[in-house]
Amino acid sequence: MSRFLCLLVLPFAFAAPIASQDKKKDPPPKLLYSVPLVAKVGEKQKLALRGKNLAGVKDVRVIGADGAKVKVLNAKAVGVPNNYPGERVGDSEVEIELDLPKGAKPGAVKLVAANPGGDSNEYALLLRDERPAVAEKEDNGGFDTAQLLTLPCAAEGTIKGERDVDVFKFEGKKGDKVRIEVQAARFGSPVDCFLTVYDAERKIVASADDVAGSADPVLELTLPRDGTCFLALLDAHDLGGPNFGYRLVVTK
Ligand SMILES: [Ca+2]
Ligand SMILES: [Ca+2]
Repeated sequence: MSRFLCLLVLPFAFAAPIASQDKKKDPPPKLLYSVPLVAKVGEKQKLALRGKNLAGVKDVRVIGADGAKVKVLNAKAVGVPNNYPGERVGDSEVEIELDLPKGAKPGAVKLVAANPGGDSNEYALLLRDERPAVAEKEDNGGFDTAQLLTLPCAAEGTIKGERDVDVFKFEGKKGDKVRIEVQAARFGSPVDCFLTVYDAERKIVASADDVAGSADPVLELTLPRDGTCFLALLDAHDLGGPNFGYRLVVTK
C-alpha cells in the first residue's frame, strides 16, 4: 500500500471500531432471583442477584421501602453448567449490601438494576414475614435424619446439588388441617420443587409438583392419623446448586 493510501485509510480504520462500540451498547439487565432467596428486614445483609447482562451493573435501586439503603459490591459473569436451563439460572450476578427498614412489607419491595443499556425489570424480593424463620440444616436427606419443624414456620433451604432431597418432619394429630406451600419459582429461583408428604409409617399421603400455573407446589390436607408427618422436597429435574433456594411455609 502506498503511503498516500495509508493516510487516507487510517482515519477510517480508527473510526470504525468506535462507531461499532457505540452501537453495541449492553442490552438492559434482567433480574431473575436472589441468593439467598429470602431477604431479612431491619438488618444489613449481602445478596447476590442473579440474571442476564448483570456484569456491567453499577447501580441497584430499591422500590417500595422508604429509607432502604443499597450498595453495589461487585458485578461479574458466572458460568452455567451445560445441562442447566440458562434462561432460568442466569449468566451473571451483582452482589449488593442491602439494608431494609423494619417496616418493609412483604410483596412491596422491588429491586431494579441499571447498566449503560438501561433499567432491568422490577424484581419482587421475597421477604421474611411474621412467621418464625428456620434455616434448613443438612444432612436432612432421609426419614431418619429429617429436620424437626415446629408449626407454624417458614424453613429457608436450598436444593444444594443434583439429587439433593430435603426431609422435614412435624408432629400432628388426626384431623389437623395443614397447609404446605413452597415459595421458590415464583420468586425466580431455578428450582422446580416436587413435594411429597408421608405419614408416620412412611407411606405417601399426598404429593404435588406444579400448582396454579407455577412450578411451586402447594398442598392442603387433613392428617389421616396421629404422629409424625414427613415432608420431602426435591427438584423435579434432579438439578440443584447453591443458588436453588426455596422457602417452605407450613401452617396448621
Ligand atoms: Ca438441602
Ligand atoms: Ca414443581
